[in-house]
Amino acid sequence: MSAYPSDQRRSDAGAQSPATARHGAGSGFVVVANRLPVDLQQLPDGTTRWKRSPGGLVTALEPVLRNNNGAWVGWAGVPDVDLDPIVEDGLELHPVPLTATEVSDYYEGFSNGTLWPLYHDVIVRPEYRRHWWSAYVEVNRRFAEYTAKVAAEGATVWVQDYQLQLVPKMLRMLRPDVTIGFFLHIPFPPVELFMQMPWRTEIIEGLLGSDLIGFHLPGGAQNFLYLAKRLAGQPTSRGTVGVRSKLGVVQVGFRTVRVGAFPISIASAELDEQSRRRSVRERAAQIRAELGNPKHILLGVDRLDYTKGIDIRLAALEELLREGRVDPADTVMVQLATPSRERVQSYIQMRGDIERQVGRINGEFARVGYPVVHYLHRPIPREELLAFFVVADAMLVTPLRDGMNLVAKEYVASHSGLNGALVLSEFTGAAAELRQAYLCNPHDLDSVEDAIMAALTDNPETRRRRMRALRRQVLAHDVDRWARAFLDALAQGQVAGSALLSDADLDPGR
Ligand code: GDG
Repeated sequence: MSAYPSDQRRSDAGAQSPATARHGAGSGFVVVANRLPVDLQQLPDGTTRWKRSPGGLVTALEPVLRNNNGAWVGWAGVPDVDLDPIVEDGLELHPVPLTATEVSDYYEGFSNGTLWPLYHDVIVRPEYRRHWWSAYVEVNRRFAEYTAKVAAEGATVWVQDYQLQLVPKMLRMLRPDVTIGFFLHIPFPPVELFMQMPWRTEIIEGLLGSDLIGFHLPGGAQNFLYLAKRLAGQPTSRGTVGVRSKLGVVQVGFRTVRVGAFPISIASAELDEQSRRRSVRERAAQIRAELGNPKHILLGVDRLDYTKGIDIRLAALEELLREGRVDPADTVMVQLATPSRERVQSYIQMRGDIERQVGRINGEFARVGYPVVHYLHRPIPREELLAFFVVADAMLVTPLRDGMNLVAKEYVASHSGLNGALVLSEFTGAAAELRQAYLCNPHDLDSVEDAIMAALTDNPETRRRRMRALRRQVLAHDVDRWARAFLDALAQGQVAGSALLSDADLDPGR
């Protein structure tokens, strides 16, 4: 983690022209994401500093960024400040300014009050508000304009995620010379749900500005292909564009847009190595002792989000305790819940519900000094998180819907001793790869309870065999491989190998 002094902050409040951000001939490779890989932090004394927020994406893309005079375009996380580009370790970071109203309408509103619930099977009802949409269009245009100024002639641009689905088309209009990839980190919904969206055609057309569109799973790609054919070919006020889609390819007039599945992963080898470190092992042993040396430690690690099914695993635990299948004297659950989207109403409501559940379980089953559920609502340092992974006898990953779920893979990567068990919802992208997990249906409480019981009580050899198989998958398919697969497909103008959708994937009868 590195911090940058506040003197790198632009002090005047004048409008930042994207033109001033252009360095020399521009960058050959540009990542565009809602957030930069650094956050601007405002300190209590009024000064600011940059703090790295290292994620899998930046780690995976760092070599590509460096080798190609790379740049990253994104928001710095604080509204109403205009910042100059900064250079961090040779990587250019271009902050896109957002006003407080835009954060509320584009980010909390359209991105997280409309798109997020719609794309996660409407677990919460999406709200369709015109002024949220207007802000989304406006902010997407700004991202496209900044990117257009930053990218070198013929550059490759990789746009990330649901907040920026209009950028590919907008950027193509500004810069027809660049190659554009887009990757969606969350599920892409089935047609019946997507058709609710008042601006459905605009979103499909926005994405079709790309040369390659990547999803985690073939199912998402299939949904997109179907919708592209159905929506983008329709007559619009600007005339009709001929759209045909088959076998991972959409033909838009004379342009070819490729569509494929690229399941994301983690820096598996790095995590494997870190989790073997003595400091992590010692901290893990210390955590077990602090928890009262229980026989079973169950762990949940999530952003506090209604898609993650935290309430479901708590309900399963509560019932197991009530039925006497789990003994509160020898079992502890730790739920690490990172604060997330705290101003969005549905998140406020869900937090209250979960905290009441935790209180009820402890009220009924805890002894003084020995809670059954330990609930932490704050971000946990990476090294500490790793110690929790290592100490957990079973990891509970029970989302109602999740694009991939990296936590499941991180848990597997940190169990070189083969001594853990992964309970995994069938509704995560990860379940497509991690078939040897204790899979469950989060809509069926019996299924979740049975998976938890099997994970805790299966004989050690079965648990080891399952963990060995999971580790083989996770260690062989890391985030580098994901990034390479996507960028190779983008460069070659084709979707290769495992990313290709088969006829079966596209058969609507399946
Ligand atoms: C989206 C999609 C897809 C969590 N709490 C702490 C912490 N974390 C880290 C985890 C993991 C990451 O955050 C969360 O990633 P997930 O994949 O589990 O979930 P989303 O945030 O919803 O991510 C998801 C992903 O994009 C990538 O495409 O898999 O489906 O929803 O790395 O370890 N890290 C630290 N402290 C915490 O308290 N340090």
